[in-house]
Amino acid sequence: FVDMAPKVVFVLGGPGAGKGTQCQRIVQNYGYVHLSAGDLLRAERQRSGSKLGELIEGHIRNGTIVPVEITCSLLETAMKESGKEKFLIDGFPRNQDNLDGWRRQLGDRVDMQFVLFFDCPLEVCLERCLKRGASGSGRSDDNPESLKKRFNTYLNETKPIIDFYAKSDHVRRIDATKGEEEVYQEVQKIFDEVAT
Ligand code: UP5
Ligand code: MG
Repeated sequence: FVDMAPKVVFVLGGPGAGKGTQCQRIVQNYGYVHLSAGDLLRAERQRSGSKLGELIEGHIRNGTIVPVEITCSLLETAMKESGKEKFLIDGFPRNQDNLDGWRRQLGDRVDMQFVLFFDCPLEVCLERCLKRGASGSGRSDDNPESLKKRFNTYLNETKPIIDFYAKSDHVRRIDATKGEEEVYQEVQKIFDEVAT
């Protein structure tokens, strides 16, 4: 990155909490670029040869986390290719390995603004993901077996990362149980404040 350090917001929350849905709306109003780590990994799974593709698919199906070097490189490439300087990084960092790797590869070259946390009970997350799976999402992890594993990983590995950022007051929490529109109103309050 040649000029100023790019600005980054980490977007976290349980599987199906609504991260992607809300990020799409933020993009329309606040000039951020949305980078979903999961979407980048799914694209890489399709694009790359069998070895890497299989590794990624194995992690996605099992709800486990892909080694950070892979994810971080995809994020860095996407950031550079965008030519932009404000990013919503959705679904990352998900564990301590992700956090350490991010710090090593990019940490001191970006300005992490805050963590946007979509707080949603896992029963609600489950319902949303099963509904999405039933309506043909094509996602290999929208099934009860994978979801159970995704929830375990979220509770054991990702939630502690959110708690870590909360200690330094870097977390903006949103009640993600309400309807899409109501949730977005909360989101807007935060971004309006940041923008001024
Ligand atoms: N929906 C959304 N908002 C709603 C609302 N307010 N009310 C009612 N319904 C709502 O939404 C999910 C569904 O709910 C949709 O059908 C939506 O219409 C509806 P979405 O916006 O997609 O939620 P999101 O939080 O983005 O859910 P997603 O399933 O994408 O979350 P995950 O965090 O589980 O998935 P992700 O793609 O980030 O990761 C998948 C896997 O990739 C991981 O399990 C892991 O194996 C791997 N991965 C890594 O290894 N490393 C990474 O860094 C990232 C991912
Ligand atoms: Mg998503």
